[in-house]
Amino acid sequence: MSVAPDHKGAENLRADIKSKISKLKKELEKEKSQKKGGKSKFSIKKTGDAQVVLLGFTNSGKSSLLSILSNAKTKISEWPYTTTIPEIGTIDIGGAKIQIVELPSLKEDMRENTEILSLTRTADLIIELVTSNQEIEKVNQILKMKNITTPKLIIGNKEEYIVVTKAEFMISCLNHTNIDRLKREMVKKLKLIMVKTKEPGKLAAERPIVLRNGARIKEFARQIHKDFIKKFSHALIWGPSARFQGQRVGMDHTLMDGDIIEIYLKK
Ligand SMILES: Nc1nc2c(ncn2[C@@H]2O[C@H](COP(=O)(O)OP(=O)(O)OP(=O)(O)O)[C@@H](O)[C@H]2O)c(=O)[nH]1
Ligand SMILES: [Mg+2]
Repeated sequence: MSVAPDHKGAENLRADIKSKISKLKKELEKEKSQKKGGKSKFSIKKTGDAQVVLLGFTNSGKSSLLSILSNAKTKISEWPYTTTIPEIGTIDIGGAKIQIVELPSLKEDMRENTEILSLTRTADLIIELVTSNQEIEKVNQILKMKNITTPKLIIGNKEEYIVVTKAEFMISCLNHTNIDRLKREMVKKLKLIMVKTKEPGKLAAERPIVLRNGARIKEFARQIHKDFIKKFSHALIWGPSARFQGQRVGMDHTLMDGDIIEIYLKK
């Protein structure tokens, strides 16, 4: 709604969006009011722009990382296998809403790992949180054995006293070292780009629209509303993808992170 044009010609579009919002709100309330039972605690519905899972062996610091990154209140303890069901948090990185799921720690007995690993197939990114090279080897072996090819980031934790040479980089949940770097790497690995819309003569909208690398105006328009594609006339672009500021472009123009877009609809 925040990006729909507010001139007379777009009245139907706005009414349509309004009724959709109210329908979605009702569905959300219904979902909330329904008792959870029945469904496995290991099947978690994706929300937001991307889903990231934290995977590793016990005590690598997954709950600690989840609590630093998100609003989730999880139990952190030196005792092994504290987390027994997936714990969910959400984080906003530069306007992208990312769902983070801590999976219960991997077990030595492979039979116990099937349920733990189920989300790793459909997630957009796996963060392997480890405290040794040996753990990296073991996790990778397990993922290979299960044919799981989801993109991953291999991160070493407890930087203040451990060095994991084969990790991409080290963090510390104790000292909060490299947490911002981790957030940046997540966005990069997830291939997310953030663009903003504006109306003629106004400043760009506060909230960005989140897209994947390589997205064109077409995908952008589709994300906002199906009518945008049907009624699309042209767009003006400011930012990294514009050859010059305010360039006039069509549906197939490829967008880049940081672009600002003004959409014009057919009369
Ligand atoms: N020194 C140090 N300790 C840490 C760090 N991160 C976590 N810990 C500690 O490591 C222990 C395990 O942390 P958790 O976050 O519970 O680990 P987990 O991976 O969730 O483990 P389980 O869910 O129990 O399998 C706790 O005592 C934490 O306080 C860190 O960066 N440095
Ligand atoms: Mg835990």
